Amino acid sequence: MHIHKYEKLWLILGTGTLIVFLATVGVSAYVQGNHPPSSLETIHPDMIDVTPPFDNPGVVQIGENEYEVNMVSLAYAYIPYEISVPKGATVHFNVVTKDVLHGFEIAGTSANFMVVPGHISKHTAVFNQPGEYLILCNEYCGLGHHVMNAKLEVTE
Ligand SMILES: [Cu+2]
Repeated sequence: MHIHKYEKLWLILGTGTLIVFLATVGVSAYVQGNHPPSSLETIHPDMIDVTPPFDNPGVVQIGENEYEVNMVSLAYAYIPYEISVPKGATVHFNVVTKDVLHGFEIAGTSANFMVVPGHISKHTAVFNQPGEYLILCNEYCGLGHHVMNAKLEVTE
């Protein structure tokens, strides 16, 4: 069978790119141990109210300059509505949803992830600018989606 030289070149290029891509993914996953950044831990949506730490959501200090924020989202709110952390602290967010898919975005920062039913979404952030930050849902979750928000205060 005759294959035109440009077609042959294109096939070599395509196959080569695919091999490089798969090798990169394989090395990243199996050699470097990289995994998706969140949703590795699961939780049944009906058990959130009785499962620590989500039975008592809020901010917990876990180290000298390290905090954990445990948050429950539901249509159309976040519990708790207001949280406060000090400037420069390492903040680990653990967010779950009791009903449908929600988003968790801290406006003006790189904190932006989905909150998937049955999973614990995790994100770590450091806030170096004091002030008030808006937390909002960026996944359409129903009629009240546009009012779903919370407040993060970063103190001096
Ligand atoms: Cu929403």
